[in-house]
Amino acid sequence: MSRTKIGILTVAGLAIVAMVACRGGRQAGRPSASVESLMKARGLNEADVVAALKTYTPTGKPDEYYMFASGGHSGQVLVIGVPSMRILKYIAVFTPEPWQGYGFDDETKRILADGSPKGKALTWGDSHHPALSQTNGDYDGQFLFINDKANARVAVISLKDFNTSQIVRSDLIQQDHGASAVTPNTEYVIESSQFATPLGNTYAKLDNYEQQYRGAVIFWSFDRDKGRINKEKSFAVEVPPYSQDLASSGKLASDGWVFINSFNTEEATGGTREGKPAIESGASQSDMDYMHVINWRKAAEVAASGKAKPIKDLRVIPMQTAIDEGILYFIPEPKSPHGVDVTPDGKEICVSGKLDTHETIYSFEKIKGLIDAKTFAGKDRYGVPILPFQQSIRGQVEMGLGPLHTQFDGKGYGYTTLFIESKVARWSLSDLKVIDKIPVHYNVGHLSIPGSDTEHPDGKYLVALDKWSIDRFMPVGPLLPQNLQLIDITGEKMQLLYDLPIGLGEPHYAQMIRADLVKPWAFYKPVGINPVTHDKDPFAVTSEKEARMERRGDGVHVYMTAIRSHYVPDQIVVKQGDTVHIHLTNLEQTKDATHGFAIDSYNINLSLEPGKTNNVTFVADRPGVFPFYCTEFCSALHLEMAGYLLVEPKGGTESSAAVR
Ligand code: CUK
Ligand code: CUA
Repeated sequence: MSRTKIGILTVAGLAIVAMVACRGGRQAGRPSASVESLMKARGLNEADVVAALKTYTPTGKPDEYYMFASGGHSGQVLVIGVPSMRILKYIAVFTPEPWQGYGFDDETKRILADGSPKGKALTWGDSHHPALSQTNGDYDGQFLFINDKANARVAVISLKDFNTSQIVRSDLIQQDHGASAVTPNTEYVIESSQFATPLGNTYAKLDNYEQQYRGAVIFWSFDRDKGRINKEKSFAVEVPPYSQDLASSGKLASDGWVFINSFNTEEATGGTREGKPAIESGASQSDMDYMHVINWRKAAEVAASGKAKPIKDLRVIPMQTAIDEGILYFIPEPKSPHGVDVTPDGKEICVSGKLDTHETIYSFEKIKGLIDAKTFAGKDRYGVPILPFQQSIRGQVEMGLGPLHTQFDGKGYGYTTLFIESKVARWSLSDLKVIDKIPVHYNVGHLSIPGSDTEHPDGKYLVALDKWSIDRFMPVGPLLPQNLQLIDITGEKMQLLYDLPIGLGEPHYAQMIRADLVKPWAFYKPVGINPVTHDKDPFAVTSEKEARMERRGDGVHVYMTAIRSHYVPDQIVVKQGDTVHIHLTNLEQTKDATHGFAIDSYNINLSLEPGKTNNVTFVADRPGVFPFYCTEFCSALHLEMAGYLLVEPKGGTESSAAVR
């Protein structure tokens, strides 16, 4: 769009805003003839132009919020500016990503390997739920966590550089869903399994499901100073083989507790060929499943006291111990529930029943009273005490069809997605009544409001994460984009502002944070920073004079620098079979002066942001001549930023590993 057109549109918009503001006196703010003709030509109505004005963000102007959206099967996290809905970055997390050199250098290869099951390199992940770190129940802008549902991994992303710095995985569970959620001071990152398996993944027949299959809720201990999860300090709580679903941390009134909904308390495992019901119907027989109410502070004490038993690589509090110690309780929840969300004051827990038309609002005060008085309605088949349903709830909201997830705006309203209706409902927390519904397009799963899971939500925008987009965009074949829809929630009626097609799936949840709370580095400073430790890399060289090659016991070490527009050294000569360690430092201290480093046909591509040191190790197993070059258009002479790797065939006589 040309500058003049933007100008006209802006004028039009302002005029229309004025016009909308004083509906009675229309003549006051008529758009000019040229604006009217532009609107006509583009087929826009007033509402369209108002929506455009609320999202349009001129070049050079930053957004108000960062949105961190899961990238689903891509195993990545999308960073999106709100309200412009401009995509800023895909953070590589569970999947190799060439542009960022993720999974190509030694550091990020190690991160991916740490999160892989033994002997298996994973090349995809199913990222579901991002969780921003919190201090005193509010976002602190330091870290982001996200889970990989498919492979039971949890990742730590540093918001200093928007890079993944750690991935953890326990052999205890095979798959997760109730992750990630953090406790109010990010003491723990919570991950619970969805599909029950024998803990530690030993073999057991499905006939022995009730005896040998179990779920687990892992509490990953987070060391904020180190920016790392500490596996030794982490522990898990054994739970029945129900499908534990999402998790939500208590806060304020409910601080110290965590709430996890579940489904398939029927313990369906399929077996249609033997005449048993498919999991979908088998798991939908009962009218109630169980919300898990877990006292995590007590669990941490019990784990520290030595009552947890190691299974494979984690300490696990056995279910019976959790019952005896008052760690685990159940409350019935209707029917095949999905979302569980704690209100900002921590007093209530809202649960949606996928097959129920209600949202059930539990009162933590009542729950606590029942637990303290040991008023139980019974026990489940594993002996877990069940609190009486009616006495635990404050009430129910008649919501509509297929309620899934809820967010809060901090102004007294809850917002719940209705999957089957393809709508978002706004309802009042005080009288539990729906007061507005807005259609979304279509099949909405999660929704996101800035700070919804904190003590202070910032209810200005809502983003609906829609699974289907059917007729919203130009056709691109049978696999359609997902659709992220921005909704203004400041007015009496919710207003749809913008559609952002996401060409990779499937974004589940997103979290939004006010932009000024995140303070990322502009570049790595001083020169020679390791992107994972954020300390000086032991192999960094900080000037071209220090650049060199050395033959050592473990192979050839190349200490290399990059600066516009050359590498030093630019000729690397090794012998076939040599292990080559390249330690490459970008000497730049200028914003955006990123260099790349690719070696042809050796499957290597690094991203060297200014000041960063990257290490890459490979075996020069094929003789020949291999040009290397910079993959970022860094300067006018970028194409000249190149060099040669010469791999001399076995038995050759060239003097190798000399600095050229
Ligand atoms: S789940 Cu995707 S729509 Cu993994 Cu949070 Cu509900
Ligand atoms: Cu450095 Cu192109």
